This record gives sequence, C-alpha cells and structure tokens, in this order.
Amino acid sequence: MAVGCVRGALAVLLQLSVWLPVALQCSVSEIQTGQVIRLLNIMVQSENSSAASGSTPNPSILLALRLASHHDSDTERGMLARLQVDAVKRVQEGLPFSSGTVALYCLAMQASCADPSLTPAPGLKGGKKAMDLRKLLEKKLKEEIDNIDSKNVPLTNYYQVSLDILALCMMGKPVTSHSVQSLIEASDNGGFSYGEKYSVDTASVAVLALTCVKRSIKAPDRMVLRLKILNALKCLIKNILQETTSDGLIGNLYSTGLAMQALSVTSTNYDCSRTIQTLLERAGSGSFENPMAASQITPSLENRNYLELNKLDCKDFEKTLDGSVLPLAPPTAPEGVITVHYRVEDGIHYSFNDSIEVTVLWGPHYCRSWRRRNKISPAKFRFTVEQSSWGPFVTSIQVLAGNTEERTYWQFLTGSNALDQGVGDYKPLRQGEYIVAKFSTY
Ligand code: B12
Repeated sequence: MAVGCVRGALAVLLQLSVWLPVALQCSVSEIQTGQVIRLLNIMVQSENSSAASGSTPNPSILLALRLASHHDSDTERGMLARLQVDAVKRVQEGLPFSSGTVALYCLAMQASCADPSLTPAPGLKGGKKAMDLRKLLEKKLKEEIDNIDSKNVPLTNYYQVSLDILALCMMGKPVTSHSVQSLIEASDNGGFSYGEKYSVDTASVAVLALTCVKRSIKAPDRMVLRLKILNALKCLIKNILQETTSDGLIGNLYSTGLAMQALSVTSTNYDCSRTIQTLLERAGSGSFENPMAASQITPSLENRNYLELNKLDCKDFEKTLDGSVLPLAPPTAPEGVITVHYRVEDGIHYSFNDSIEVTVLWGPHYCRSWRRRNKISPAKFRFTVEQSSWGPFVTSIQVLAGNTEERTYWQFLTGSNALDQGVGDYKPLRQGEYIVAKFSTY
C-alpha cells in the first residue's frame, strides 16, 4: 500500500528546484490511430443505442468524445441535449444524483461549450428558464466535506470528492481551502485505498483536481495552500509511479488512462511508449470493449487530459467517425466448455462459505452461467445487481448486501487476486479456475 508523505514547506521548496518539467510526447502514432477510432466508435454506438432505448446518457463518454480528435457531431450534440434534460429531471424528481455524477455532468457540458450554471430547464417555478448545476455541485461537495468532518469519510468516496473539486475548479469557481485540505489529508492518511489496495484511479483524479486548483491560485494570501498542494502533488505522483508494473501499466489496466493524465499534467517523465504499447495490445485483444473503460482510456491514447476541456472548439465537425467497429483479433483463451470452481463466502462475520462447480461456455456466454448457478442452488447462490456506468454491480449474495455506510461490498477474486473487471465483463481464462465472491470491507 502506498503511504502518505507529509513534509515541511522548506523541504518542499528544496525539492521543487529539482522537479523540472519535461516535455513529453505520449500518444499513439498515425498508424495506431485505427485502434483509437475503434474505441470511439464503440462509445458512439453504445450511446446511440442507449438514446434509442431512452436510457440515461454517460457523461464520461461525452467527455471522452469531446476530447478526441475524430468526431461524430450529431452524437455529441444529442448527448449534450439528453444530459441537460436528464440533469433537470433528476433534480426536479429528486432522483439519485451523487456528487461525482453531478461533477461529470458539469465537465461533459463544459467540454461541449455549454455553461452548467445555465442548464436549460423549461417549466421551472418562478418563470426561471435555467437550472444552476454549478450551485448544485457546490452544495453536493459541501455535503461530502460535512460528512468527512463529522464521520471521517465522505458520503461517497474520495474519487468523487476529487471529481467535484476538479469540476468546480474547471468552472472557474474558487474551491474552499477547507475542501482542498480535506482531500490532501485523505491522501496522506490512507483515504485513497480500498481495503489493502491503493486506488491509482483516485490518486490520479486528485492530481487533476489539485493541479487545476494550483494553477488557479493567484492571490498571495493563498500561497500557503499552494505550497501544501505542491507537496501533496509530489507525494501523489510518487505513489502513482510506485504502482507501475513491468509492462508499463500504472495500477491496473483500467487505472492506467487516468494515471497517464495525472503524469501528463504534472509533466512527469515515465516510459509512456511502453505504456501505450501495452494498452494498444490489450485494446486489440478486447479489454476495452466496455464503453466506460473506453471512455477512460481514449483521452490518454491521444495525450489529452481533462484540464484541456475548456479549450475545445465547438464548431460543427465534419463527420470523421463512420460508426464501423472493426472485428477484434481471435481470442487466445481456450474455446468451448470449461469448468470453474465458484465459492461465495462471508469474509466479515464468517457466517457461510459455499462452493459449487460450474461449467461455462467461454466468452460472451459466461453471463449465462451466472443464471445457471442461480437455478442450481437458488438460496446459496442467489444474487442481486444494480446497473451502473460500468455494467452490473453485485449488491447482494444470499441475504447479505453491501452497505455504503458500513463500507461493505462483495469483492470478486480469481484465486487470491482481485478481479480487475466486474461480473458482466470478466471471462474465466483457465480450466479449473477458482472464482471467489467474498463479502469484504473497504
Ligand atoms: C469507489 C470504487 C469502488 C467502490 C464503490 C462503492 C463506493 N461507495 O464508492 C467499491 C470498493 C465497492 C468498488 C468495488 C469494485 N470495483 Co470499483 N471502483 C471505484 C472507483 C475508484 C470510483 C467509482 C466512482 O465513484 N465513480 C464516480 C461515479 C460518479 O460514477 P458511478 O458510475 O456512479 O460510480 C459507481 C460505480 O462505478 C460503482 N462501481 C464501483 N466499482 C465498480 C466496478 C464495477 C465492475 C461495476 C459494474 C460498478 C462499480 O460504484 C460507484 C459508486 O456508487 C472506480 C475507479 C474508476 N476509474 O472509475 C473503481 C472501478 C470502477 N472498480 C473496479 C472494479 C474492478 C471493482 C470490483 C469488481 C473489484 C473486485 N475485484 O471485486 C468491485 C465490484 C464488485 C461487485 N460487487 O460487483 C474497476 C472496473 C474496471 C472494469 N473494467 O470493469 C475500476 C475502474 C477500478 C480499476 N481501475 O480497476 N469499487
């Protein structure tokens, strides 16, 4: 687990003198662009089908599409309109709208040259025609910080607190020193870990947020805060780099895109060509087919980052995406039927531990095997899921449900290693693989 590193201001000043920015060129080459276009098309297709079925738009996808160098203006315009309608509906009908979701909506709107504080809202009380999402985000962030002050944990998590600070800062709104300091303290005190695992994703979004705040500080009276931010950034970058693997991934496959953004905005030197090579290999074998995963990787493949979203051109682009998704290379994993050992265990109160052997068809049919388990032993393997931007999130197994306040959840492992994908995407690779669902704390 990465540890926080608090140091005095003098040490910070000394270290800054050796922390020189390095100009980096970390993006796919001309001939590799096809892989990026493929991922952009996956996102466009998923958004077009979700529009057709009336589902909620995904702000992270709009953000990625807007930052890309190839565009489908119709899809982007349509998504913006749907996001605006959805935001207003959520507020008016009191539907769930977590702070991080509000932040992502604001970021996506800004990247589309729409002012979140003037979100069109026909039919508002008092003759008002617009809703102020920026004010809503300020309120949501305050609720997060109040919860940290009273209970030592945010309402949601520090990934979302970082998104909140980033979005407010990108809208030019001065973020209170107290909010920034709460984030810095969390980064020093292990708040960015889930269970034993350091969350590179969280550290990376925190770097983007703190870099934005640092750049916005002009007044001399906030110089102490600026120094604290510089110190925190150094520690975070050190922690992120420590999570680099031999194949160039940072954290795991799905945190690498955000980590690359963090390293880019802080001009940190690292072997980015190695990282890009591995990402492209994994993209070529189908690891980014989930549109949410695609949305978090494509900006980095083109060396773009969320701090650039205010500089985007909003003219109508000539359509440069034709919507075709080239087929992937054939899978290298075993085809046909494989047997998987599946165990569900209560790793907190040790109230049960049940195993079953299941035969699954490799590939897209894996999901079917989940349903089959249900039929085999309904009581022991019964589960519920909630749909999220990443796909189905398992909320309960047997009668045991994860709980945000108690910080419990169902963790999935292969052997003793946590899966880096959810149950909707993960495909067992080996005959006799042990998949464990363990009720855990984070
Ligand atoms: C916080 C977090 C968690 C928390 C969520 C609860 C909470 N109160 O915050 C906990 C610790 C429970 C968690 C669990 C898991 N997570 Co998680 N999580 C995150 C993180 C850091 C931030 C999510 C967030 O708040 N987003 C912002 C809000 C606004 O978006 P949102 O869509 O509303 O967020 C919700 C969903 O993302 C959902 N969620 C969180 N993780 C996952 C994972 C999957 C597969 C699904 C379907 C949903 C889901 O919980 C969020 C809060 O309600 C992301 C990092 C990232 N890059 O996105 C990883 C991330 C999404 N998680 C990931 C994974 C793999 C998991 C697990 C499968 C790990 C495991 N081996 O068990 C489990 C899910 C198992 C299950 N029960 O189905 C991966 C997904 C990669 C992929 N290709 O699918 C990510 C990207 C981290 C990574 N780099 O590996 N996670």
